[in-house]
Amino acid sequence: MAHAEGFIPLEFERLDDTTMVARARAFYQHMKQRRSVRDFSSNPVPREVIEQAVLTAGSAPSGANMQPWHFCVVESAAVKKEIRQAAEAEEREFYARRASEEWLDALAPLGTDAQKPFLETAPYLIVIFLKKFSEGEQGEQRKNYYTAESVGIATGMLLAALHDAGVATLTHTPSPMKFLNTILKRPTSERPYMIVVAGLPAENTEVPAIDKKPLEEIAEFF
Ligand code: IYR
Repeated sequence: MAHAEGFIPLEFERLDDTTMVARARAFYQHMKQRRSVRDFSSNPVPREVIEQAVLTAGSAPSGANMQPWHFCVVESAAVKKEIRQAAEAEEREFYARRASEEWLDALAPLGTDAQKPFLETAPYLIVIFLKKFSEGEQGEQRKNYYTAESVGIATGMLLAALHDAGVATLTHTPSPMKFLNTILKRPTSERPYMIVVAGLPAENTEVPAIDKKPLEEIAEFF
């Protein structure tokens, strides 16, 4: 069969209804086990797991397929230490001054504070940068579109891929995060979006007893 220039046939697995429902149920049961972990073990995780998860993230849809993301995977103890020190300085400001009473009240059930030991303990920090511009063929700047949406989707896929591979994660956003451009030598056209802390949970870690809203509360069908 002839194809339009630049197009290829779609590879698509057509499932019967029973299989569809079974898969959707199984995926939900699996994904709802993901919890944000704040106590990491320093035990290693194979680097290939991280590489494959980043590839999954990079397969996300993006505005005009500009793929407006960059992933800095930090394994070096020295770089992790620098990031921890800079992040804790911002967090001390946040908890002592910047955060409103309302915000601190909302965080109280999580028991967080300015101490971020996990930034050094976990084997990987995956720092995601959002690129407002991409480099064109001749090195010229090309504007990217829907960057926040695109990077958000990619980050969600990264979290899902890591969870599926048995890696615990924490989404961490010290604010402001500009120090990450300096430490990781990224251009100012890139905005630090999130730190995904990845590794294995420390033994006997506990997580907040929180629950998720039921379907009726988060969705309606028209
Ligand atoms: N960045 C701070 C505060 C914080 C904010 C939210 I919203 C959270 O869900 C969790 C923490 C910190 O990491 O402690």
